[in-house]
Amino acid sequence: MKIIRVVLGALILFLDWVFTPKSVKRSAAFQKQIEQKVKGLTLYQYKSCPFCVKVRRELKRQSIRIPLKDPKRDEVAKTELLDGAGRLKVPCLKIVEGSNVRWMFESSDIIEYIRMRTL
Ligand SMILES: N[C@@H](CCC(=O)N[C@@H](CS)C(=O)NCC(=O)O)C(=O)O
Repeated sequence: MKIIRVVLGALILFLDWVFTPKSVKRSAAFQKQIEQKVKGLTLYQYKSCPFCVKVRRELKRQSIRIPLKDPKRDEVAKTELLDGAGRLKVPCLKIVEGSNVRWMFESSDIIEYIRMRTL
């Protein structure tokens, strides 16, 4: 079972690498604005989880760099996710807006949110 997971994970990463999406090109000023808008976002994700790959591809498409944390490899990230979001499920987007913190699950919802944030 583990071997199947490892092979599938490697295949997902390989296909993601072969079909890497193109990043949108923006003017320097607009890119700076977008970077400001996505400050406060952190993505909790696993390297070869297909739903996480889907979200990372959208980040690539939108030319967005946000911190990525892997709760499988990072105990601190695991505790943050469990304590903050209440469950160990990825992808999960942590959204910090001032003193307000939200945790968003579901890859499709996260992608939709990222698209809205980068308009
Ligand atoms: N429908 C979810 C599926 C996410 C999902 O199944 N993630 C797996 C890792 S690939 C997970 O964290 N499972 C643990 C759980 O569901 O508690 C999405 O699109 O984000």
